[in-house]
Amino acid sequence: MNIEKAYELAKEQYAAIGVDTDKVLEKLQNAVISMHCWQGDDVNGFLFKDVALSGGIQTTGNYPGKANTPEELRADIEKAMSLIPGKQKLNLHAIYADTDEKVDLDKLEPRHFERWVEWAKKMGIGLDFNPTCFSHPMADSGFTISSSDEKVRNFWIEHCKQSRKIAAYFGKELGQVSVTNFWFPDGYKDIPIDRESPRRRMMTALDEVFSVDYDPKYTKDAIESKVFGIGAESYTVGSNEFCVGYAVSRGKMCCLDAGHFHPTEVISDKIPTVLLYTDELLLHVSRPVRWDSDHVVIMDDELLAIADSLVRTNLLERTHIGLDFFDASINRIAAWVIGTRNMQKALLRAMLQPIEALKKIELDGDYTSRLALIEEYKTYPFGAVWDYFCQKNNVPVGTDWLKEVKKYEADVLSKR
Ligand code: RNT
Ligand code: ZN
Repeated sequence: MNIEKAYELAKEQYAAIGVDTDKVLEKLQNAVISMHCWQGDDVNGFLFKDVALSGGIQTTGNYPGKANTPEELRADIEKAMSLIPGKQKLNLHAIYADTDEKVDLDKLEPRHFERWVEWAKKMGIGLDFNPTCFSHPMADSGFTISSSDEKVRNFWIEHCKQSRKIAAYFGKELGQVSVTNFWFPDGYKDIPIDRESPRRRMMTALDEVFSVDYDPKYTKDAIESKVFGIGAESYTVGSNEFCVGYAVSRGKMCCLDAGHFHPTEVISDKIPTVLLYTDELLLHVSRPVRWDSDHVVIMDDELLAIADSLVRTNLLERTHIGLDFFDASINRIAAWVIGTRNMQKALLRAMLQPIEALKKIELDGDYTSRLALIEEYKTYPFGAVWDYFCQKNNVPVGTDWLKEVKKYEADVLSKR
């Protein structure tokens, strides 16, 4: 197939509706997607052996070949990144520390992540970070930073403080901001008497965590809300109102996870709304299937709507796009490639719309044309532009990447 030829034809068709595909590809080239390390080993990490995943999140499946060491995980991520066009960074969780020392979460230091930084330098990518406030005996009560037990609370406050220190170190070493995302599973299985005190404790604890100033060039903080988790069905401390209120009043970012709201609520509508009140935003692009199941991101209506929200009102520059899914039932590298490429495809599709013209039609009240045009544009040759983008980036076009994943599975994963 002649990719250039198909691109030239597509370019003409888009030019006829006022869209410059070359400019669009430049824009797409600069859209950074933060890939989450935890897809590679089912959210296990390397710090502790044989701990069960807790906090109400779950991986299901036992597809062979998961990464067991930092070296294996890095090799897998390199493989995945070699099959994805555009720019990526890597999103690390604290439990992925790469160290020979025996160290607990509250004592983690930048030095425990030196090998990650060296690798990121070699790869020319940035790193994001997350304290891991789950899968740990200190989280067994179902509460972490909002616990009524001072010892427990302080342990998590320390862990969160150390996490910001590590992120600031990433930012400084790698010359690009490292976003630190705070998610706490805290909540009650059954109906609480007091809905205020845990939230007040979380608020005070976070204020303590953020009492240390870091240069926003190096690290910025986000807090992630959730509606419920398994084991915390009746009450979640870090609800949406809690997190939006906290972020707005403290100059922090919200993290909107696509799986953390009621089933008919969508983050595509929340993105432009939250950004009216905060400078920047973090996304956890995920796919909830009936619950916060964290399925691999596909090109479904909500993903397209998320991309539309980011592109149509110029919110890309103020948004950090992170992915958050973990599927252990399929090849884990394929999962990364599918999800990340889909996020990029959705952005590309959004960018290929004549946005200014459509906005004018809307303001003129011509809703007939708005609907008619948007529906027609859906069959415009966006695939030709995507293929050309992949080729330009020297990554496999179309389904070719799958062969490489299969080969890697036979050569490397099957031998683990
Ligand atoms: C859990 C949150 C959180 C985690 C990761 C591993 O529901 O979405 O972001 O998935 O931190
Ligand atoms: Zn998330």
